[in-house]
Amino acid sequence: MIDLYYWPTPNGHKITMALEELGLEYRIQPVNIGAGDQFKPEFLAISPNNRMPAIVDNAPADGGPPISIFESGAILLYLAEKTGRLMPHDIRGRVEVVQWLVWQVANLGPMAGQNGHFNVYAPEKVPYAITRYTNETNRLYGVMNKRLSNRAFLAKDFSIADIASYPWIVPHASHGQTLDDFPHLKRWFEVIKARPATIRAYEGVAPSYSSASTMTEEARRILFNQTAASVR
Ligand SMILES: N[C@@H](CCC(=O)N[C@@H](CS)C(=O)NCC(=O)O)C(=O)O
Repeated sequence: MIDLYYWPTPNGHKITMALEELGLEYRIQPVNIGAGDQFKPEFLAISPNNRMPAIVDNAPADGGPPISIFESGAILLYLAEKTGRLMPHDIRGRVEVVQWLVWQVANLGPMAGQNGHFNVYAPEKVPYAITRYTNETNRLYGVMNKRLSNRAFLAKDFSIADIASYPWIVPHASHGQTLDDFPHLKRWFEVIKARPATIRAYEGVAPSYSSASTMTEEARRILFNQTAASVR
């Protein structure tokens, strides 16, 4: 059994998508990030960066004590390795997947995240920041679109690289993007959206947690005023 520390955000959806794809048994430990659960000492012990998702695998392959993992990319790699799925076994295939996975966590996630912050959540409209992150998101969509122009998925077959990127394309409208400008990305998006595991992650799991995720004043204070003192 895997414990998944989760809230229904793009990074959270990556892991429910993967667990559903892999058919692994898991139970959700909600981390209400708008209420500050990410700063609880027991969560920080698992995820020192005070971000979800994180997992604890209570039955690791080596038969030893539970393994805890933070960072969505590390979790996806761990799950692929545990099951031998969603990741090719040959060195060239693995490199393809790893580089697109790292591309997502180092580029698409952070840039689209800042895009969402300045387009949707920031209390003041900062034109420079909005333009900067909307353009950067647009560029990254272009990179994906080009990559997908001559292949079905980011690597050869559907993999954890696709799972990592999909949830960050879902909010395309609020990030100031239109998928009609990116036909190959749009085709890929529709294919992944229709996968049964994606539907279970978004329509089965997420709604039980979404209602409390409304951005209240208290949630803004918790989420957008963090300093080193927050994790002391
Ligand atoms: N690089 C991290 C990012 C995780 C992340 O930013 N999670 C957000 C929600 S999408 C979070 O937990 N935020 C809580 C906070 O800002 O305190 C990953 O890929 O797992």
